[in-house]
Amino acid sequence: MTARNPAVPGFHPDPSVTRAGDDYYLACSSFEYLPGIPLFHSRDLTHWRQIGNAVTRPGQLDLAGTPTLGGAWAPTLRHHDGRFWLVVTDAMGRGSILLTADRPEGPWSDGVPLHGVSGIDPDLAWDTDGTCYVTYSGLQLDGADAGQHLGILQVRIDPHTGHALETPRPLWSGTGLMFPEAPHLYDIDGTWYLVIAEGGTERGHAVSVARADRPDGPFEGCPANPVLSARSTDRPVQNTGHGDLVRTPDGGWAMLLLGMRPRGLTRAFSALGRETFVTEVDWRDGWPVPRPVEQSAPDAGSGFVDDFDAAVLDPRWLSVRTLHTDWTSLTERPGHLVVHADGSTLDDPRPRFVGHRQQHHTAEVTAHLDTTHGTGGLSLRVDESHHYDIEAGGGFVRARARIGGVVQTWEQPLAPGPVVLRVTAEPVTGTGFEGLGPDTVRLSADSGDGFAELAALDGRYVSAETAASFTGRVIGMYATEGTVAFDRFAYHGHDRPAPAPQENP
Ligand code: 6LW
Repeated sequence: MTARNPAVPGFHPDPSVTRAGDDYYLACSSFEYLPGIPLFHSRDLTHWRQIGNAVTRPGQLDLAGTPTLGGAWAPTLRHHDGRFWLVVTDAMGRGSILLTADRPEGPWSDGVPLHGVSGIDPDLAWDTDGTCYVTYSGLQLDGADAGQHLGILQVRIDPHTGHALETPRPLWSGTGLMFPEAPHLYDIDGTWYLVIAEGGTERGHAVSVARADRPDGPFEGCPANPVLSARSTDRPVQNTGHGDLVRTPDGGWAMLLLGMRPRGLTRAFSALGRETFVTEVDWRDGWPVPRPVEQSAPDAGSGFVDDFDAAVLDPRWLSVRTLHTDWTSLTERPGHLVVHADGSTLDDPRPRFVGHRQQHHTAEVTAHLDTTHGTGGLSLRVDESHHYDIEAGGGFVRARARIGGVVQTWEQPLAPGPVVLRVTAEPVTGTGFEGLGPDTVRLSADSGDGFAELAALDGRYVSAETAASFTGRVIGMYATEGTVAFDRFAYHGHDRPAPAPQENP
């Protein structure tokens, strides 16, 4: 395998992988975004194409009032008995639920709640006699014990009803690092392996492993634990952990896991959030040893253009806590995405926003829109408290930055009608203190005379660490008043090194 890393760039954390014949499928967390739980297909573990989302209907997740960071956490995707199975925690919503589908692209079921599984990061495994085990992290999200961590737990369930068949039992919970989580349990040629994450999903993140003769233990930890971590190293890919193993048809092994690519002089800011990486796994003395995660040659340039000529939106498009199909139309004005506003702005929990993940360190997004009947624009969003926007309407073009409670706007007069808005992210060049942040975000508008820049902003305030978010940047179209028709959205990005600063002649 020649790893192409990131395997799935941009905000795609907590990957879980399964194989059906020669096909691999992957699912990731999606938090408060809908449609939820993106699903990918690959034949080689490194080139992944999105084939759908597991959550496409109201009621599968309870996101309407979910706090930022809540929602779909850490799915486990399995192919078993001719079907696809997905367990996930709807954090601060429905709790842990189990969905099934005949085909990986869906449709997926409404999901049965896993009664008796109080925690996060559920895994699903079957014994040879058909017994179904849910192994999970006992972090309590609500009730009197909220915040308490009960370690790794396991319970046998009836996967058809979701009912627990016994009282959960504590299992091996790592080497003592914080937040034992993301357990995955595998029967590998008669030995049961328990792979977990520990150390927290930040820079201390690590993968540890234990083995047992039975699925319920007792488990013996690997003497070399943690078997993978980038902590305290200068590796470009940090935070590596939350891994899921998969066997290749020729008997090799790989791990899909999350990682971050922090930037800036102190390597403190990750603009893109947690991404999905892949690494090969060797075996030593009966233990899996994942190789350190390498970043592959930088993506020289790729992109996505939508002219809104299709009958439905591509599965990659995301909205916040609501389904965009409820308030957008592709038929009202053919060849346009018409967004109906309801007065919400990007500061609100349910903005009328349809976005695309930023997947490269250098990125340019342009949107062609008509604001004759409303106000709308483009936003680079991490959450409702961290976003940079450029919008037109009401006789103005306006750039707006919101960082926590601080808001600043810049505006110029602009006649209503067609306009092109642009958001760019450019890595900071230079090795001195001017290079502390990861990038500069520029907001520009062109109403016919070329682009004019309204604001150039420090990208560190819209990075995962500043927002303390589990997500990443999503750049998208929005409307705040009336209706706004988008004719075209173009994303282009690359990861080539930034050119050295020019010397003054
Ligand atoms: C995920 C858990 C985690 O469920 O973050 O910090 C949660 N660790 O493994 C959301 O990604």
